[in-house]
Amino acid sequence: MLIRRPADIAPSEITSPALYKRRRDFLRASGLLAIGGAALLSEDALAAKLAGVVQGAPAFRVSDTPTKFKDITTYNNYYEFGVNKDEPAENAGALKTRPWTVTVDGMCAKPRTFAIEDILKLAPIEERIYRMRCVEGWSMVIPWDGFPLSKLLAQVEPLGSAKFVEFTTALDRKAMNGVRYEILDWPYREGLRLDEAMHPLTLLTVGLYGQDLLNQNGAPVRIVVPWKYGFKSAKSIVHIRLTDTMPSTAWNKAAANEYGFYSNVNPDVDHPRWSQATERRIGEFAKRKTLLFNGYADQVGSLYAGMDLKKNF
Ligand SMILES: Nc1nc2c(c(=O)[nH]1)N[C@H]1C(S)=C(S)[C@@H](COP(=O)(O)O)O[C@H]1N2
Ligand SMILES: [Mo]
Repeated sequence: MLIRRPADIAPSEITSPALYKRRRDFLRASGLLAIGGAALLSEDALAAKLAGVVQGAPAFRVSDTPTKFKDITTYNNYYEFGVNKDEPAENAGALKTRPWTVTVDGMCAKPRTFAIEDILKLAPIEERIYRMRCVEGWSMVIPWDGFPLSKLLAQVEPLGSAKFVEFTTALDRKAMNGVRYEILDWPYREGLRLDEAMHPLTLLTVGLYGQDLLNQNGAPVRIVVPWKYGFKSAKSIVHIRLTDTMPSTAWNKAAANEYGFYSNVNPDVDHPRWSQATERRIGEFAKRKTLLFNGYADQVGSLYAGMDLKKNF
């Protein structure tokens, strides 16, 4: 199999200002740009609009039919707002997402606190379709709006000694009705190895279906790591820290034998309580075979060359 290394992906494939401009023009013309009201459009209207939206880098596209907007925004995991899939859509509206800042610090030359407005200005938002899967054995195809997290990290100039990135997400005890229960060690934390975080597939994500993220999907800014199980993709991020030590993560603390640091999608590595060989795509009935690295093996396989993926699950 041809392993496509990050270095082989031309920068022009990652961010094309022309594509960006066309897409923004399209969105503006269709009245889709950053208006919450678009959530009220019918699925058909959303699909029609999406069909006209320029998609991003060919290397990252999947041709699969996107999951319905309604499913993406009502079938969620966001435990701060309840443990049931329908609770985040009901409860997450209580979180105020403006003003919002993200502090990026730790082992870097230029630590800085970014206002969300400055993050939005950092890079053109591209339209790409990613598959996103969750450890529960289900998956969705989500047209995320995002750009490589590496663009934000480059701003703070990581030191050569930095090896990992830790993400800490919002903890608002008033707005988040779920944090009364110590199900997880709040605030929710996640982590990536620095090379994973710098990979162009790791997206800082601000929207989906051509509009701003709804709170249940992690507004105003979350990451998307499409080759890993869903819980690695931390929502509503407030702090990103560069470190030389593997960060401890909320799910790993809760059950270390079930949720490893890597959590790469891998049909050959079972969760201790269930097989991970198949998944049900939301909106479909028959199960699908789960693909190694969620189908992105050509792009990310080289990150794990020589590693025992059964040990490093
Ligand atoms: N802060 C926070 N981020 C989180 C979670 C959470 O409970 N809290 N759940 C994770 C899990 S388990 C999944 S499957 C994905 C779900 O993202 P989605 O609802 O946008 O599909 O978010 C991840 N990010
Ligand atoms: Mo998940």
